[in-house]
Amino acid sequence: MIRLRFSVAILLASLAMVCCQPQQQQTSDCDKELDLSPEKLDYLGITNKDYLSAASKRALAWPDDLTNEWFGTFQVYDLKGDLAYEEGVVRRDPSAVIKVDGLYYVWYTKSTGKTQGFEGDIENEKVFPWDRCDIWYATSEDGWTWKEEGVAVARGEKGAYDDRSVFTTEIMVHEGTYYLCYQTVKSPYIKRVKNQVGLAWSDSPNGPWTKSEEPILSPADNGEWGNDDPNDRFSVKKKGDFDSHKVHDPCIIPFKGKFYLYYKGEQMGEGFTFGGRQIRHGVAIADNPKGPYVKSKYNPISNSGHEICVWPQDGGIMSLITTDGPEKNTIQWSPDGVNFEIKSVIPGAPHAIGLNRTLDTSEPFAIFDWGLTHQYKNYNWQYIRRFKGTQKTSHTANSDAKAKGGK
Ligand code: AAL
Repeated sequence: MIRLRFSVAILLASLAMVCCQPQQQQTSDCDKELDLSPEKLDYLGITNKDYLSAASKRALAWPDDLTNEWFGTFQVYDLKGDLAYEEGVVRRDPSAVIKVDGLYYVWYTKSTGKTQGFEGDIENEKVFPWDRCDIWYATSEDGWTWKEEGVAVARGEKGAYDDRSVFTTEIMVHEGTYYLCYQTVKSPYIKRVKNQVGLAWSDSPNGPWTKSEEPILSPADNGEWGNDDPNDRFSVKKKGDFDSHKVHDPCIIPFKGKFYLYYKGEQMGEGFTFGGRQIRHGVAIADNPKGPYVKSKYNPISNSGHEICVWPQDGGIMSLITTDGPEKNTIQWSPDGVNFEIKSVIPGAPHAIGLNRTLDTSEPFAIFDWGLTHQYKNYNWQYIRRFKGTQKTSHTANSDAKAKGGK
C-alpha cells in the first residue's frame, strides 16, 4: 500500500516535480503556485513550510478534487451452475454483463486441456490457457447460477486471421444490434505472433453471429525484431509504438456520437518499468460500430494497466487500471475519453472485470456493486467468479467502533 501511494504521489505531482526541483527555494515561481495556507499545511500535517520535503511538495500539488468517492474494497465469490469451477476447463475473461428479456448474459473465453507452452509442438499443442479457444456464452436469472448456452463465436477456418484462437471478448449493444469484439490469433502461435481484434454482430444475444472478414484493429507496423528467433519477443532493433506487437482486451463504448474502441497495447521488446511490465492502453475511434476504427494520435492514453475496464461516467469515461505499470490500482477519469487523470488509488481490485452494464451508475462506485471476474485455480485452469465492491469513504479503528457499541 505504501508503495502504491508512493507511485501515485509521484505521478499526481509529476507536473509539480518538473518545475519544483527539491533544491529550489521557497520563493521560486513554481512554489508560489502551491497553496501554503495555514489550513492546508495543518490538514497535511506539514511541520515547516520553509522546509518542504519532496513528498510534502507532491502532497501540496495533489488536485483538490481528489475525494474518497472512488475508494473501496472488493470481495469475490463462487458462481453456481455451469460457471462453477470445473477441472479440465478454462473459462476466463468475462465480458460485461447485460440483461435481455429478464436474463443476464455473459460471454467469455473457453477451452479445454492443459497448457504445454512454447517448448514443444506448437502446431498441435496449446501455448497459453487462451490458445485454441472459442467464445461461449451463458445466461442467468439472478447473476449467481448460470446456464452455459453454447458457442457464440468460433475460431475461423484454416488460413483465416482468427484460425488459431478467438478470446477475451466484450459486448456492446447499439440500436438493437449486439456487437462482440475480441482478440484473434492466426496460426502458428509463436511468441512473436501479432494479435489482432475481430468483431461479430447479431440482432439477438443468442446469435447467429456474423464475423468481420478482416480484423478491425491491428498492431502498429513500425517495430523491428532484433534477430530471427520467432520466440524471442524481447530482442528488437526498434520497439515501435506501444501497440507494435499486440492489440488486446478490446472494449467498444458509444461516446459523444462515435464509437470508442479501448484496447491494451503490447510492444515489441516490452520493457519493465518501476511499476512492472510496460503495458499501456490506447483508443481507436469510429463513426460506425463496424468501423473503420482510427487510432487516436494521442495514444497511448495510459502509462499502466492490463485488461480494459471502462465505463461512461459523469459525461466522460472512467477507467480502472490494474496489474501493470506505475499507476496500477488506480481509477482514472477523462472528460474526452482520451486524457485521463487519477481519481483514486484502490487496492485489490479484481482482474479481468466484466462490468455489470445493467446497474445505475450515477453514484460514484455504484458500477462496482457487482460484476464478474476471473481467477486462476492454477496456470491450467481458470474460472469465472462474481465480485462485490463496497465504497469506503471513511475509516474507523476497531477500538473506536467498539467504544461506539459497534463490532
Ligand atoms: C487476459 C487479457 C488477454 C491476454 C490474456 C488473454 O487477461 O489481458 O487475454 O492475452 O490475459
